[in-house]
Amino acid sequence: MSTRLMQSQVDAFWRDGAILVEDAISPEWVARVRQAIENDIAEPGPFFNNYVLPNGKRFHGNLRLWETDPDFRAYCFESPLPAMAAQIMDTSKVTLFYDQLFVKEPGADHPTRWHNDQPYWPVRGRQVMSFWLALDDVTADSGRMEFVAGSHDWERWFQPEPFAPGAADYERGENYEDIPDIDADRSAYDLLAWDMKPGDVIAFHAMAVHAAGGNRRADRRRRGYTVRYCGEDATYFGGPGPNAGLRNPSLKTGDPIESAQYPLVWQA
Ligand SMILES: O=C(O)CCC(=O)C(=O)O
Repeated sequence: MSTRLMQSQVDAFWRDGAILVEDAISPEWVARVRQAIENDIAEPGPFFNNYVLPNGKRFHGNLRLWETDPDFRAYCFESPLPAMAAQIMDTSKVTLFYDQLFVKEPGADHPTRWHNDQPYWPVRGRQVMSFWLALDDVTADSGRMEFVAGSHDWERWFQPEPFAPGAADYERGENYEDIPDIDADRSAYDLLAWDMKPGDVIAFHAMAVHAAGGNRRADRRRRGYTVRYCGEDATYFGGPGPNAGLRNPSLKTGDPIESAQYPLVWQA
């Protein structure tokens, strides 16, 4: 399976802020990640969030899984993703920022709100991106991801808000603004969304504004697993705003982010 993208795909990433890469991940990796997800559900790692929704359905969220699970670690380090990240970001070094799991069980109909990621993160720079892996068939009624094309170039830092009912608030970031109500005015935006099958990934920029639907299907889970990578221009940001659980106490503002918590995973 080729890990090289076509130049037209790389160009589309930088034009739109997000691209679908079909069949990016082999069935063997998909099976391994699926098993790792079941292991995490049975015995969650330390950053686990069990969002029980008002309708009683489960949205299992977790992050920094690679640090305690060898299969997630292998996927973050050894799958085709680090080389793909290097190609997209045109960087000689790729560091792993963190990984994150989003399992919307059948009927977990809570949407993931519109947001861009980088305001949640203690990292600054242009070479910051994610790969969202589908572990199930994903359709509009099962929690498909959606993007505002071109929003990664807006240079607008939207205030982080909690993703689930009852989750803790975020401190206000300097120069962060409230996100517009995109759903109230959908025709004003160029919106991108793709149905996906297991093994497809969406590659997207950390400033791209995105959301995901709830899983309204009774017959299908919606397991998504995201890995976030940085290129050589990324530096640490210790100021207010980002998620406290992603901070790295060993770094200070302006430091290159390569460190034990954000390890090097690829270099030219
Ligand atoms: O899977 C979801 O519901 C949201 C995923 C997301 O926002 C992300 O990976 O950045």
